[in-house]
Amino acid sequence: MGSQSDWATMRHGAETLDALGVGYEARIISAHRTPDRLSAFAKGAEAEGFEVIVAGAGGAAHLPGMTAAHTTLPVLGVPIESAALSGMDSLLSIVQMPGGVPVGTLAIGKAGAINAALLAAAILARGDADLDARLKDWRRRQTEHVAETPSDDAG
Ligand code: RP5
Repeated sequence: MGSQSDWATMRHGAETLDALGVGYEARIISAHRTPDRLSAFAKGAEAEGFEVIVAGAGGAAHLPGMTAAHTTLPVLGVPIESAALSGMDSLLSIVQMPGGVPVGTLAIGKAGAINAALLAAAILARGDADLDARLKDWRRRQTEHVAETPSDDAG
């Protein structure tokens, strides 16, 4: 993620990976404030053993795109909900990549962080039958927790 301030959003993705038993590292890498850290990480990520990169950033959100510029690993972008423009700036910064350098862009905010984790797990599950079973189980339990009728007491 681009900043410590992004962790409040990205931690939901981390929690989802924890629930699925997917290993990860959470790092702060800013495209603008730590450009050398970004290029070193993105260029070396594949050799380090990473298989998917989830990049969350807000505002002028260049982290996912610049990461994708340096690697052919799948890069999933999470637009952080910004104070100034409610994350529309983040979304448009991340989603409008030029043809040839893909970033899989998720929803703004918490939903995007959770879905990036689920999508990363789905990618990894193509080569990991145990993870595929855990992912299917996660989705099954989610379905089971949807009530058929609304409750006045539910949040
Ligand atoms: C972006 O600027 C970060 O991804 C963050 O969403 C936003 C604001 O960062 P801080 O000023 O809170 O560090 O680079």
